[in-house]
Amino acid sequence: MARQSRFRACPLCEAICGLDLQYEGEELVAIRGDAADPFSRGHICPKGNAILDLESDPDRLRRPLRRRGSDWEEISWDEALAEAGERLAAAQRDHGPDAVAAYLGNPTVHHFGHIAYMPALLRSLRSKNIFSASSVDQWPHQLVDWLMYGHQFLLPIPDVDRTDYFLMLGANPVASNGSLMTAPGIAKRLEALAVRGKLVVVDPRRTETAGIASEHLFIRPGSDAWFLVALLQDVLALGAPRTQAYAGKLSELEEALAAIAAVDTVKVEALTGIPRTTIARIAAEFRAAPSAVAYGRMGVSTQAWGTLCQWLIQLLNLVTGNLDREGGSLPNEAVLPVTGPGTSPGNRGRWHSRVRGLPEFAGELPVAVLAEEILTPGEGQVRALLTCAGNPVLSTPDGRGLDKALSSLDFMVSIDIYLNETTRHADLILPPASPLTQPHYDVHFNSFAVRRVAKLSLPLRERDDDERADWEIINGITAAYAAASGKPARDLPPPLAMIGMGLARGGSGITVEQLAQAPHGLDLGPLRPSLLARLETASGCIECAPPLMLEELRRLAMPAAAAADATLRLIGRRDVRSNNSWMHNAPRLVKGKTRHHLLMHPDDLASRGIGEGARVAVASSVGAIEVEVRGSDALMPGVACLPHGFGHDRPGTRQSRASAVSGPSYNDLTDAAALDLPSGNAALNGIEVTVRLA
Ligand SMILES: Nc1nc2c(c(=O)[nH]1)N[C@H]1C(S)=C(S)[C@@H](COP(=O)(O)OP(=O)(O)OC[C@H]3O[C@@H](n4cnc5c(=O)[nH]c(N)nc54)[C@H](O)[C@@H]3O)O[C@H]1N2
Ligand SMILES: Nc1nc2c(c(=O)[nH]1)N[C@H]1C(S)=C(S)[C@@H](COP(=O)(O)OP(=O)(O)OC[C@H]3O[C@@H](n4cnc5c(=O)[nH]c(N)nc54)[C@H](O)[C@@H]3O)O[C@H]1N2
Ligand code: SF4
Ligand SMILES: [Mo]
Repeated sequence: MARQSRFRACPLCEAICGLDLQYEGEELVAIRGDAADPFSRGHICPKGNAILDLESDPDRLRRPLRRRGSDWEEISWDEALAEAGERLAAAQRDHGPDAVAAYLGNPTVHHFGHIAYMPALLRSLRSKNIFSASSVDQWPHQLVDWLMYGHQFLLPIPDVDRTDYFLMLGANPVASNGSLMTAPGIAKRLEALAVRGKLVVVDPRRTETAGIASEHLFIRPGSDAWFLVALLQDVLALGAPRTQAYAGKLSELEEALAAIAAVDTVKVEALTGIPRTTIARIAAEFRAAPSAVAYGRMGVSTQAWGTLCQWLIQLLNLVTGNLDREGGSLPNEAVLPVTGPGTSPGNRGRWHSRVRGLPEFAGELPVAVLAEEILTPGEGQVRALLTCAGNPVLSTPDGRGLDKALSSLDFMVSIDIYLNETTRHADLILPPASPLTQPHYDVHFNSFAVRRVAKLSLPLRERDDDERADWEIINGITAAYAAASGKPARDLPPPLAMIGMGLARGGSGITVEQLAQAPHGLDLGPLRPSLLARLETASGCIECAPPLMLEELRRLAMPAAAAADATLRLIGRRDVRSNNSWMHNAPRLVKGKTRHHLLMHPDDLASRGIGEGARVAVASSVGAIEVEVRGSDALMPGVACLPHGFGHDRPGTRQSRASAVSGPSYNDLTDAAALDLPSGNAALNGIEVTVRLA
């Protein structure tokens, strides 16, 4: 039978590579990178290929499941949606609006039928207990963008293809394929940069990205704010800030710079492990480069000083004149805009979590409080939970605690394709049909891209009659909930109509029809300066010295934070074959050697009398796990490194391949109390642990 190519964007990670999916009849037989995609130019990673496994996975759910004791029964869609709506409404009727919580996981953002339809359902719930994976990920970025530029998604992106100097902290795009920087085939882009200019990677591990960098600096986990303060001091010592381009658009820059200058950084080498002379050299190089950009991601966001780090990074780009400038960092002008009229700019502190009193951000509370909101009795206690494409039992801090909390809920409904560590607690599981049967537009990732691009993915095949699209499921719950609660119902139109409305709002003139005729996507050119014209702050200026950030800087300089320590610190790692917690049921991704082991420096193993390959007990203030350890001088002494997303050995799941994958969950060790304070984002990296022979 002849092979036919069908094209769409990969739904698995931020790189949104164009895929060439090859069919024989209606059977998917092979997947290649789409060589005609002007943005991804044929790039594909092992996960892209593993879509073959996802499509044929016998464990993948296709019809609604209802719990019956410890077992499950398949029920009809009508029955399932009605029951979901009715039981959510009942929980609120009995216990008030906040008794229903919702958690949106990472793939929510990768499916238009989730991301565009969930907000209406959440708004109609009117609960304060809305959570998402953003608070174990990128809240520090969103908070800083909101504080400084007036919109949580007015996010400057590194102009990786044109910059001459890239200072990268706490990111490993060669394994992760990039984050808040959509750049398919990032390794090639970074290699080209290292030839053209310089790539400096700052990371406690000599990562795959450090391996192709011009220079790698080991840094003590959690000490980046010190490095950045010292770096800014050294940059400013070389001359006045280069802020001519921002004239009239800067508010309180002097105040910010004076606060930074006032921090005593004499101990910076002891705190970070990086000599001051090296910091001074990086400062001089950064300032002298024709164009330069600083960028920090997971490693500097999911740590105790996450928001402070992101603020300092913005200031570094600003004072060197690289903000909103080609070759520096500049926001994308997406054709389906996530900023401007009709979008939510952000907000903070309109309400607080009931138990710990943490402030709301952008309409959500930090997921680190979810377990205590379920377990603590009283008015406003969470009794029912809706999860959508999330696995918080493995992905959020103190996963064991949340695991226990979920089992105490009155009702839980999960929109998910697997019966896994989280959804095993549900009463109802509603599995959407394959993304290959649905239209899709990457609302967020086109707007975080390093070029101005746009791509519409159309269904590649029909869904089966007894399957439902994700947007149909969410519309269905919304309608059933409205009927049961007596609230007004609002049925959103199908995806192509919604995408058309979004495009019209952007005003680029590009239409759904035009995009439909460009299956490989449109390339609209490189990034252009637009930030200054788009500021959404009340003052119309860049707010350089938000009081929250000045307060953080003061806290950093206090003796407790400014003391060097010798404790062993745990950090994470990603592997090209991983996707947070959920792709371990794909044979292609788990075959071969295991990847869940702990890494430690050989000297740290020797001083503990631990041999290569030994089984060790890792303990934190919260929990303990056992795992095999390997020695590696790619790790800084005093640092241990473990991937997250494992821990599939729990009973009651239906993932035959994943449950056979060994490896403990990193988040059995993380502490729900460990936060980046301004945002409430979880501090997952840099946690204190002990390691001894098991
Ligand atoms: N220690 C530590 N913890 C971390 C991180 C870390 O670096 N270290 N990283 C954090 C980050 S960046 C993130 S984003 C979070 C992720 O946290 P989560 O989003 O909670 O976790 P995932 O593993 O991405 O879970 C995805 C879920 O979506 C389901 N799913 C997959 N495809 C679909 C689909 O098409 N439709 C639906 N409805 N469901 C689907 C999967 O079965 C799975 O249940 O984890 C965070 N946790
Ligand atoms: N293969 C694969 N790709 C993925 C994912 C996946 O699970 N697997 N997840 C996707 C998701 S949801 C996201 S958000 C992105 C994340 O993508 P990235 O932001 O690139 O995240 P990581 O690969 O975790 O890289 C974080 C780096 O921070 C370092 N680090 C840890 N602590 C510190 C510290 O205190 N200071 C500094 N300077 N560095 C530190 C770690 O050693 C690590 O190299 O990846 C996405 N892509
Ligand atoms: S890099 Fe990301 S988008 Fe590209 S094929 Fe891999 S998982 Fe898909
Ligand atoms: Mo993430």
